[in-house]
Amino acid sequence: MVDSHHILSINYPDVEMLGLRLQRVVLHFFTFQCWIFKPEGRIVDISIRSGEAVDSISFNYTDKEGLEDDSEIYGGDGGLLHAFALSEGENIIGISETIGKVSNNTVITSLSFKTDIESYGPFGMEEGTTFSVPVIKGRIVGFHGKHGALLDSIGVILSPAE
Ligand code: MMA
Repeated sequence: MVDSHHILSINYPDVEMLGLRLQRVVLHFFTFQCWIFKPEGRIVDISIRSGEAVDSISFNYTDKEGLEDDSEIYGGDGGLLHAFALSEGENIIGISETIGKVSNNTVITSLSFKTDIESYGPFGMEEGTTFSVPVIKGRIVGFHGKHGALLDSIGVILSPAE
């Protein structure tokens, strides 16, 4: 990312600035991790650990050969495990969440999913500000976000309606 020749060629105040900036980048990496999940096949089921907030999310999915596998677990191991299965042809068409503070961190305090057949959740405690991603056309085929020991954020990957 930064080659040492470059560092040597800049003067001392700049080095100090660069050091501070690097420190901030490193701190960011330690406090949360970005995650992205988009299977080649379909999402078979979604597992969520939650208590006062959403601790983690993980997925069972099919790959392009149709074989099932488990995703990584995005988040920590607190809370209780909840899971729901999506039937074949069932599309996730929206999510909603509440965002609030848990021990001074802004995290997802609750999360719900809407498919073209059913609603699942809320998982966690509905406290704080409500956000939702209503999908008018198309479907949600993947997710991304940030996590530490809890789920900090979640976003969706959309596919146009077929
Ligand atoms: C509760 C408890 C924990 C969980 C957090 C966040 C405050 O504690 O269920 O196990 O990690 O909520 O969801």
